Amino acid sequence: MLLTETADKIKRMEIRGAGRIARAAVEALKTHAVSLQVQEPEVFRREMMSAAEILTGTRPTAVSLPNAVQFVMQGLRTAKTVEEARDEIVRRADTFVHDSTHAVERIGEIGARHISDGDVILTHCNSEAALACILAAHGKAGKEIEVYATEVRPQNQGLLTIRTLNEAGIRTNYIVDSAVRYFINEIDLVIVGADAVAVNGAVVNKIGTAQIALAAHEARTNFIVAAETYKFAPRTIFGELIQIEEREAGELLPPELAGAFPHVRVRNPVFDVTPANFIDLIITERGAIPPSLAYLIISEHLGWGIEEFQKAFHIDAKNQE
Ligand code: RI2
Repeated sequence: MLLTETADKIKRMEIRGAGRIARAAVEALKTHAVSLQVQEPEVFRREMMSAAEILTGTRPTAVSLPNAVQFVMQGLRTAKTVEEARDEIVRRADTFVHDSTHAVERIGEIGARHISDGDVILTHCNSEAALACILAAHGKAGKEIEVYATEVRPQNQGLLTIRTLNEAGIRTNYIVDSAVRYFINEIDLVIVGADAVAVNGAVVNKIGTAQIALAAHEARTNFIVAAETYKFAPRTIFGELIQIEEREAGELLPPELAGAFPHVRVRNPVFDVTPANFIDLIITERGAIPPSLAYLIISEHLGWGIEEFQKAFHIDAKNQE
């Protein structure tokens, strides 16, 4: 797929889901690198940088997107010729797609162990990582489970979720987002995905997640997040906040009502922040961690330790002595 086509589909949410957009972006980088007809390494680098910028600019919240793009673009660091750079971009893009697919499977295996026979699970939005846990518990582990899936206004991603659950033959209840507290006492476990995990263990996910976490907290219901390590946000170490995407009013009001209420401003944030103290566990492909260990994932598995911090802030370690 062409770069602009992929960027456009991600923006319009035709391609959506934090993991899927990351994979689509690296595939687009790969295609772009292969199709670039340039001789000069510097020109190749510039072209790739602008492609990376276009892709990362499509949606601001899911950190999987810049993390994946950065992983692939690191291939330009050591390459001396266009050929070397191209090969490295292709190799890294393939590695990311392979590893991220494997990560989701691994999360499913680990997550399934946290689901007991007879559990009633609530999930919100459409997360392949969260669904991997539910599907593995039902399929491979053969546990008898029941699911409550929310509708997910305004884009109705819940429809995708109930389609998958139905195909798997899992008993499912489809509810409006606002019915969560009404049903919370029937739920044993909440499992959601993540678009970003901050260094303090707070999780950014589909709007409504924080309300669900609050209801679960009040009802003493376990709340688990399924998130690959590339959903952790390195720059939150430096105090950078995760930007919450706010989408257009047209997603809430039909076109015939556009401009009909001059005193009304439509607000449409599509993500919210669930504080770490509402989260029991984050399941990554490296294992399940308490949210308080988010720094460990960022430093050990994403390579963002003190050295990166110094580089980012131009701190010369010797000058500090
Ligand atoms: P996976 C989605 O965002 C949802 O918020 C979902 O929970 C999250 O990405 C993670 O999804 P959107 O693209 O990567 O629907 O687990 O706005 O599939």
